[in-house]
Amino acid sequence: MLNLHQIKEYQTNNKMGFKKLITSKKTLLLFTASLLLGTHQLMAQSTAAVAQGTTTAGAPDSMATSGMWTGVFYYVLIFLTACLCIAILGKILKVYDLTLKMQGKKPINWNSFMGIICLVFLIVGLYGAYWSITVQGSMTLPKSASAHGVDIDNMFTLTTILTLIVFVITQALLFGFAFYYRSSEKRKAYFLPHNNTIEKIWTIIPAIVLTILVVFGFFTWQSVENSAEVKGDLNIDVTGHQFAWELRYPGPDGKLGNVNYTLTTGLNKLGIDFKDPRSLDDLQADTLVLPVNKSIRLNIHAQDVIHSVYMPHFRLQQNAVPGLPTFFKFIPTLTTAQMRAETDNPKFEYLLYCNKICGGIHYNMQKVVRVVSEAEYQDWIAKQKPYLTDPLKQELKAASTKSNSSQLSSNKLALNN
Ligand SMILES: [Cu+2]
Repeated sequence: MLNLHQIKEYQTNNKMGFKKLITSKKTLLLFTASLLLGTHQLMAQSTAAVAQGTTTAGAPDSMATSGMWTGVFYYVLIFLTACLCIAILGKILKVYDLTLKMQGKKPINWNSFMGIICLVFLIVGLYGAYWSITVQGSMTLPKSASAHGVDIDNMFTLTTILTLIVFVITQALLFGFAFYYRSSEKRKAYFLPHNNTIEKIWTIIPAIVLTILVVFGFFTWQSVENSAEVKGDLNIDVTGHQFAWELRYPGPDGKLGNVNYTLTTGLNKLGIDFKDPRSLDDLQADTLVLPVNKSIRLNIHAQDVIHSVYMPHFRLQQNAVPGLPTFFKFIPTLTTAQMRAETDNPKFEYLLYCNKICGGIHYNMQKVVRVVSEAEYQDWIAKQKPYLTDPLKQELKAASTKSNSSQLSSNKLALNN
């Protein structure tokens, strides 16, 4: 039996506890973190939905934005309500326990209670994982639109299956053991300070599995990097700058001319070296149009900070580093029209994103990628404008005259007029 003094002391402690919870820095921190996480998650979801052009197709932007903000508050509120419910439930149980003690009855067995909670947590958690895989799993990318993407997808599937098996086994053991071996007066805990056999098992098995995955990944990446044939590549320059992508296609000669960043001006924004005759017919384009089943080589450049060429439907990502040109070779296998039929979405577009947070307007670095038949590609490329525009010709001419007069050199530009 508890005496009056003990009850009073308990009540005071409880009041103090609640006050502490409200003023606690940790609670405040948790609240802020959940708010930030919620905002971040929803903004990411909204961007993805808009980029996919699927879920919000036809819906005005303002509607999507207002939906997003209702969403943040909605989820924060749900989280706070859940916390409050759990806190109230805990208090009710405490009071119930106290009443039992006062009445001289057997109090709540908290060890069994916590053990059962572990079991409930295991079942609810595993169901949550199952729900996440079945419902959200279908929201992942559609089938790969590039030849090498199939290997990447296979690797991803294998890793997912292996981690899923490990996840289910470890979670079942963790919470199952916590329930089964919950504290009881009937048995004494076995003290196990160290066991070499167990240490060996849980070190060697994961080491073998991880080695297999890493080696598999290494060979897949090597085959991706060496997959496309060297001959017959369609070379396209992709240059990132804050905050857009510039595209350069080769003209009728099929070759791209040299680039020198010191030649960059307002008109010659890529710093194309027009002394190189291969540059003269180079074309500029707004959309990244690719002929299907052709080996493409993207030459990747950056002019200011690190950007990243990211084309998820093709399982393609490569950083764009200033001063360090990189490239990525791949073969697109599905045309935009085929993918529209595949995804059952007549508005579907492949996209090229920047996958580095490169500054304030980073989200602007998005370009439509269109995969078309060879005939459609030839038709499209014939309509593209050359980089060497009339104003640029004049600028280069003026610069050439200036350098000629000052240096008296025959450093003429390879220009026709
Ligand atoms: Cu960027």
